[in-house]
Amino acid sequence: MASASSTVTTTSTPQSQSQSQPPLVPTILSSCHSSNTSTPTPTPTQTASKPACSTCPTHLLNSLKRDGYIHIPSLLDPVQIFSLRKAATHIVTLARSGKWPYIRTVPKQFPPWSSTPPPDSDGGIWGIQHLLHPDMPGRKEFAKLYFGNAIIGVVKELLGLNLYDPRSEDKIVMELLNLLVSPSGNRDFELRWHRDDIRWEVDAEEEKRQLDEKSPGGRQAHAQYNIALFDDESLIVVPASHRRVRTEEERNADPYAPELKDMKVVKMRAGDAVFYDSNILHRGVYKGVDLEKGEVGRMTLHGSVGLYDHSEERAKNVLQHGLRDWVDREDAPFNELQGKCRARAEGMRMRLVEMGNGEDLGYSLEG
Ligand SMILES: O=C(O)CCC(=O)C(=O)O
Repeated sequence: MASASSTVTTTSTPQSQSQSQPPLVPTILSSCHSSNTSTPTPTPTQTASKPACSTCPTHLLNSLKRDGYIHIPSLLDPVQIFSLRKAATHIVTLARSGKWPYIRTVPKQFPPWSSTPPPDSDGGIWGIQHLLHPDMPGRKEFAKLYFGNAIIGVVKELLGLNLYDPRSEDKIVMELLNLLVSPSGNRDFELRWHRDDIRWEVDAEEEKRQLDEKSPGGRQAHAQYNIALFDDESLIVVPASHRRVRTEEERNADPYAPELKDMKVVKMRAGDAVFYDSNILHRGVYKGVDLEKGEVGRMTLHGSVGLYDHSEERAKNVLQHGLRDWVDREDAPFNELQGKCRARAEGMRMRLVEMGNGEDLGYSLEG
């Protein structure tokens, strides 16, 4: 697994870092990719020097608060990319041919989506839902990534948890892992500008209230990310728009405006990750592929991990994607994982089960 600590960069000028900054992802937790599960878990003193301040915001969290997104090159190593591509390619083939019902269909942007893929000539699908579903072929591969140290280490930093205390993991909860793919039939497709859980039509006062409420002090109760399995330039963001109301220009812009002031196309190479505040102004622009020519296009994992805080608002955002139907099924436990990785996965899953015990919570956005 690539060591994220040596490779993290931000796409804008990073803030100065103190020499005493703790390493990005301490190795005190067993990796889901380790085949030797009998290896004892080293204690913090064996593997990491004591941090200067274990509760201070890290440079990653500071960057996210400032810019609303962080680009992390090479979060995945080539071996992980290879196995994930294999699992992803298989499920994409199934989903395009109607053999996996949890899909995002062109041209619908928000859930709920039909379980039948539109014909390729109409663009087919742009996403595959529920990579952690018990019926998902390749679930083990996706789960190893989702619950592995590379992602969970970054998530803990961004959620402000103590990296050196394994018990801080009791505060994280499983959320979503999906795959975003290129539309087919050479049909391009675009998402409109949006924030994930603040409606576009709200006035400035309400927008400010919700922004403050949903990320107090610039910190959200979940961490959201994209991880590219192939080079990908589909995501476009307006940096630093996650904590302020829209400008007049943004508010009055065409929902599909190809240009917004200061917008940035996030250019990812295979294996890169981008973590972003889900209320940053963003959109997706997808180039259609020609399947008959063997074009692959985009395969980008799209996931989130939450802070277990019993928030009904967050439960709505997560469960609107249909997790409630399977997360507590008899075969849902992550028995294919081993040791501490399995314990972490099961703890995170069970916390979601508990969150999902509420009433029907409806959908955040429509269209
Ligand atoms: O395609 C992307 O990377 C962004 C997807 C997105 O904005 C969404 O699912 O709401």
